[in-house]
Amino acid sequence: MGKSLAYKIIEEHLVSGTMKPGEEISIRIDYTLTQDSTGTMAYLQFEAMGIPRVRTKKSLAYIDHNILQSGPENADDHKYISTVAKKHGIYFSRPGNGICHQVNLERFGVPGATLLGSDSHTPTGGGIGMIAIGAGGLDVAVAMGGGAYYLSMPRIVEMKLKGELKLGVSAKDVILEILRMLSVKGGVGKIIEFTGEGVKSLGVPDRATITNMGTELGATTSIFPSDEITRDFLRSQGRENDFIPLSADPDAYYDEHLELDLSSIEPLAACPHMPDQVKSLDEIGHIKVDQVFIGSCTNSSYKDMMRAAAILKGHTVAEDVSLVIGPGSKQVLKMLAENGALADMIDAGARILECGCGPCIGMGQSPKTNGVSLRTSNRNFYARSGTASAGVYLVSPETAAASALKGYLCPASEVLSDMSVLDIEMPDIFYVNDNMIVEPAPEGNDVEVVRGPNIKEFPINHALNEKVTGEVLLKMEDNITTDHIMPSNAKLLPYRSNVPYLSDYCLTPVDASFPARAKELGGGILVAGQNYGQGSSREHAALVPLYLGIKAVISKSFARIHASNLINSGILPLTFKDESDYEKISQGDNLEICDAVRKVKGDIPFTVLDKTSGYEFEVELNISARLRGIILAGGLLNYTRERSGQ
Ligand code: MIC
Ligand code: SF4
Repeated sequence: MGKSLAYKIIEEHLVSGTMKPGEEISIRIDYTLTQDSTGTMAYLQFEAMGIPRVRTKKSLAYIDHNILQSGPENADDHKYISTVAKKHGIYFSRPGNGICHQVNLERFGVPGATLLGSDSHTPTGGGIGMIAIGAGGLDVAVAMGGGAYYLSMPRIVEMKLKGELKLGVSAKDVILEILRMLSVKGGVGKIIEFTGEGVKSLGVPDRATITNMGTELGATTSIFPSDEITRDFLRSQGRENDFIPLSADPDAYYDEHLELDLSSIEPLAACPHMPDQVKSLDEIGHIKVDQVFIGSCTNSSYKDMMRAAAILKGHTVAEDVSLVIGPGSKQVLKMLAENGALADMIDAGARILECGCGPCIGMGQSPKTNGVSLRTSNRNFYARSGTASAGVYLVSPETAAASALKGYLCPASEVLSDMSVLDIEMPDIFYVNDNMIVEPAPEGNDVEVVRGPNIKEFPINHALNEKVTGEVLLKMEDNITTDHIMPSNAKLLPYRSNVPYLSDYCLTPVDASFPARAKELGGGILVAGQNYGQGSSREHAALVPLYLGIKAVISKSFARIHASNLINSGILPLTFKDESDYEKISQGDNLEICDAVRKVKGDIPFTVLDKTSGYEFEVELNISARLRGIILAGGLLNYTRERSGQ
């Protein structure tokens, strides 16, 4: 039987392990990327590893998240990242150049290669046929040093696309439809591989919108073949030499098969506060809108912007709506400026933002109290916009632009008399000028790394104790996101290199008293439902709990990147063997794990005693022997040091 594309790329990069779903494998990483809000920590960790130059084909450091500079912290971090990059052989994308995933697709993505990024939306690269995976900063630091990336071999799922999208329906609606089918947990432990005739009707930026939001399914990554459309895209970027044709074998084996008819998809929206709360616009109705944001790494490509501009042209944004638009890259912005589309947007009343993440991560443009915000971004998690009472709906650029004009949620067909204006002709040649990419110094010895005063030490765990005890400081529901665990917004993102500062905000969207209680008791244990830690790759969601003394999290299940981050920090990620035991544990109970070392080694059953109720229950630690070693050592840095004899 033949092989899927994902299988072939992984096989070609395999360093260790057997490629059976669920088994631990490790793969060689060709490219890495970091962004600024996870990058400072990743580079501090890279420095701690003592490797002089990166050992990848190319590593890139982007500045795109922390570009709202309302104090010196962000600018200080930019300086740190630019100097550390120059010293260690990393290319530096200056602020203003654009969102990491958009720029990476345009300028650096290579079909068939592997990419590891310290951002959960790194799978955007799957739109150009890469195996692109999001990970915590420490894993990316190890990959920069030439180390393999370890993961559990995913199940490879075929998503066969047939038919073509109707005008007014776009890639965002496709991934929303898939989220409706599969939910935010539906992709866990899987790679979604797109095949079928329908693939041909989607351009590379459309494919990238879909793989970008594959992250919201919990998938390890998603991938499209590299075909003539990929070749055209690379040619238009002056990079045809990077093209190679890649696809699954005609008789490829897949662990699962799914099908989707593109022609059946209608305009959709994900309702507050989860990307899988998807309904058709008809079902939701004409709800009044206060704010519209068109941008983010999901929908800020040239085509997305041109479609929005085509709808806005000659009209005025509704009186009660604030429309903000953030083109994804300098390339996109310059092209819009030159062809007049930017003027159409400005004329309609749009507020133009610099190229970056912006409102997507609450960096400005928070909606009003109880406001309704339509966004083309990928996450509408509770409080992420910076306004906890606001309701964020995720929509396509077409729906966003049309609704901004009407003042209520509606599809493009309610505004346009001629839908063919959405049929955007793509330019043969895109504007290419990489002048905002700074090359590293040929030899870094003389480069001085500049550290701002906001860079504080990060916590490092100690080897696992024989006995692990602690109070259940918080008992949480299903689908707790990293935005709950370590909120990020304009006020907090500048402190990503200052864990003590962040600790006062840990888990506050769930319970404002948590940090004070954790500090008073010197730490404890967390209990949660399904899919704990979904969302971001931010390792701060593990480092800050570590700083607060959290020793273990017991949940019904974990999101992939967060589980790795917990292990890398030496925090036990335990799952209930019998989920009904979740009900038997109460917040405030005192838990005890005796003989922890033998339990982690797997020598004896992993039991936990609830000393308050006297109830004993079994948990599981479904991880490889290597990961058990990391927990025993008290995290990845200790483990690496132990093994290198430092
Ligand atoms: C996000 O979209 O949540 C972020 C901000 O890009 C994060 C990274 C971070 O927390 O810095 C992500 O997706 O990994
Ligand atoms: Fe930036 Fe938002 Fe994309 Fe995260 S999801 S990389 S914050 S644009």
